[in-house]
Amino acid sequence: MKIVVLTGAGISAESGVPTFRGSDGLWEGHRVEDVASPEGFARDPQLVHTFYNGRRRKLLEVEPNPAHRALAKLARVRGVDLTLVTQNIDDLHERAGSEEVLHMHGELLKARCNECGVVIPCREDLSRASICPACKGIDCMRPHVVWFGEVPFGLDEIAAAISSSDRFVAIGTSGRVYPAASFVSWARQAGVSTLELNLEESAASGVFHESRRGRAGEIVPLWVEEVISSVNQRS
Ligand code: BV8
Repeated sequence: MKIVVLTGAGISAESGVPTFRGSDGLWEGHRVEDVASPEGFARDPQLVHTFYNGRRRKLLEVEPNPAHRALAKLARVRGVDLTLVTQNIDDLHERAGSEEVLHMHGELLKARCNECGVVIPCREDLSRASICPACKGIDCMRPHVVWFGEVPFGLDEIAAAISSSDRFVAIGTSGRVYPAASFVSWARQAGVSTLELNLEESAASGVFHESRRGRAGEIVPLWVEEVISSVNQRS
């Protein structure tokens, strides 16, 4: 059974990682365009570095939750071919044991040089004083994340995986950011069955064949056990 799973901030919420859209639409007190766009970075690079440095430090203090662990278990089930795509820039899927994670919006624990393009691991604060270890450039390092207006990673691979899958499942995403929010439509056009697991109704709930409500830490393990039972019955 080929399954494509797309996760969003909601799967990491119970780990203590804040989601993006609180009621005020601000992102930890900042306007999205000021901290998650190339224009915002050009305008005030230190504000953006401070924003990501704070999220990076917080990430190093939290742990994966049962939802991350359930998806890692699912990938190891005989008869299941899982493609795990995440909008999240945290490493909680990896720390839960997922080996192949497609970070379509990049990774908080990586940095990229604007001069030479090198991508390096990054667990420390970045600033304008950061020096590129490859080209020795200064004031050229940025978080290796996809900002608004930038092209997400892996879109061709994601489209191919969805069109050849049996199931598309979205977990913990509000369905408000594109092109990720279009994936369910791509799946439906390809005749793929679609399921949403989310705490509340999302902007895309109406597009899914089935939509279940609940906290990811509870409903994702239950769904994974369902898949395991159905795969075992077939074998
Ligand atoms: C692009 C990385 C061109 C950085 C992120 C007008 C109309 C339509 C589209 C656009 C438009 N104007 C501009 C656009 C395009 C734009 C866009 O979609 N804008 C939106 C705001 C309208 N998109 C882009 O710019 C993208 N690039 O389009 O390039 C292109 C494209 C293709 C081909 C060629 C060219 C780039 C977007 C990427 C931006 N970077 N993140 C960082 O993280 O700092 S976006 C970021 O926000 C996330 O990655 C994620 O994608 C998004 C947040 O969404 P969610 O993950 O869903 O989180 P959210 O908080 O919203 O929702 C959480 C959900 O979980 C909720 O539903 C909640 O109920 C649920 N939940 C909460 N707790 C739990 C739970 N569920 C279960 N259990 C719980 N415990």
